[in-house]
Amino acid sequence: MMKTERFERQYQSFATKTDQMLREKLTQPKQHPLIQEIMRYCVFAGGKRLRAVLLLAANALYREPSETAFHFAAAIEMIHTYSLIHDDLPAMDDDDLRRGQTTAHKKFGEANAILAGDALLNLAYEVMNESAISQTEYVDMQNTLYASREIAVAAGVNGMIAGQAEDLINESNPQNSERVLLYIHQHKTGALIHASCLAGAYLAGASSEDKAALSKYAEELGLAFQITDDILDVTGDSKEVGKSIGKDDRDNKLTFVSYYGLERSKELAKNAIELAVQALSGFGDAADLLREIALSIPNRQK
Ligand code: GRG
Repeated sequence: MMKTERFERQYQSFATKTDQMLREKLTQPKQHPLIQEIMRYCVFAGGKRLRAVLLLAANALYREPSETAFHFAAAIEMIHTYSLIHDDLPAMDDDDLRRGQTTAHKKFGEANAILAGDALLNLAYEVMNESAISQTEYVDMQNTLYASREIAVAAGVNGMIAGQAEDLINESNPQNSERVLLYIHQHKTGALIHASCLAGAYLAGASSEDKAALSKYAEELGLAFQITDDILDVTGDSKEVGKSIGKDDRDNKLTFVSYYGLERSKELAKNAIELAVQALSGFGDAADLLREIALSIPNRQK
């Protein structure tokens, strides 16, 4: 089998299994029917499941991903989807289109969209805690808690929320600098991508050395991913990308493209991908999926 074919199969298999777990967690009969409908509407709208697959691929460096890893994969996608619902609100990025469909607040009203986002965030921690409780070995429970803490920090006031706040503060600010650009990216997008890889490693009981290598991989991957996202906002097709295009420019957003221009941004993304791949050199063939994920980033269409 060709390497790319094997990669696509493996990626798809992890994404499908994550979807199965998400379906199970989002069909609980006691959940409020309207909020459940909105959560399902947003979660099953066709996301790439990148964060889930990264978590599972990092976990798979050591073993077949465990049931706990699939719980965590579903949880991280819930947190990611919550962040998109809230990001699209009128008070934040004010968007009508997400994952190729009408945004939650446009379809269900603002208050319900906020509640569905809050519900997804809380459900994520419920799912992670449940899987920690079900561990029989003390060391596994401890690793599960480390993994969940990693995600909490990345999603919280030191991570994604800090990035989002800084992004909003610096909108239309002519004094923008490279330092601000990197801060926003590393917190808003980078932190959760980083936590996905680290949580997968924690769940497998990875060594500090391995975690440091994965941390470097995730930083460079997150950077390449964000630069490509900014490029797609200029060169992408709205139908394919599934969200509004050209919005960063209209909103005077500080992006890699607005700061460095298109060509330099492409070079920076390429460089980050090389560094991400280099960071995996100690893992051998086991890291093929992580490697191929990095290499596939410039081909992203959505
Ligand atoms: C509201 C606390 C809070 C945070 C929002 C993630 C975020 C912070 C805002 C989204 C804005 C944005 C478009 C960031 C660029 C990178 C990014 C996160 C893109 C969306 O992720 P994908 O491409 O989406 O992985 P899918 O739909 O495939 O899951």
